[in-house]
Amino acid sequence: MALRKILTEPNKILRQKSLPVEMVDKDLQNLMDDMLETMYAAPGIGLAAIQVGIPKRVIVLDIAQKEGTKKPIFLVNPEIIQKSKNNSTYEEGCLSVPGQFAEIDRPDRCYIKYLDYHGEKKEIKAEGMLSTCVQHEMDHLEGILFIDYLSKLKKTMIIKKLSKQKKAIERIVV
Ligand code: GNR
Ligand code: NI
Repeated sequence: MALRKILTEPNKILRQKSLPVEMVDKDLQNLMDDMLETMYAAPGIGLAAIQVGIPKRVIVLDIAQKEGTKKPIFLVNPEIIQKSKNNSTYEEGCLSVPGQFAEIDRPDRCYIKYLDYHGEKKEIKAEGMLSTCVQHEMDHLEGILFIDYLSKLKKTMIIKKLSKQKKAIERIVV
């Protein structure tokens, strides 16, 4: 297992649409293991493959509250089969948009079908925080980030800030 580098805005790769996985094999499991390790190290509660530069429809999640009770979920080729009309609001952050947070409205319940770590067909009902998180991750598969739901002004300000931070880091490295 290895840690992978998480891409941050602004980066065109994050805007790519990810492609369906054809087979859940050893290589894909290796990617999922790396993603989980990278997510825990960050730390974060979800990670999409595109955030580590791989445009495949793969997501890892763990919204377990307590430390030491890891409950990882692996979603390959996830599809929303139903979502509730009711929304809930959570303060969202994103490892690809570091240090920025905003309240986002999303359906508070959804049903997802997907392939698991072993390539088996599964379904889950996601509610509350899990529903928000699954939808946040599935947005990544379409090249969508939570800042896309904000006003144009807010979004522009955030991207400018991150762009400046990136340039500052580049200067230190050089
Ligand atoms: O770690 C994360 N926390 C989080 C909080 C609220 C809503 C969504 C998330 S996902 C985020 C990790 C991430 O960027 N996944 O793509
Ligand atoms: Ni994210």
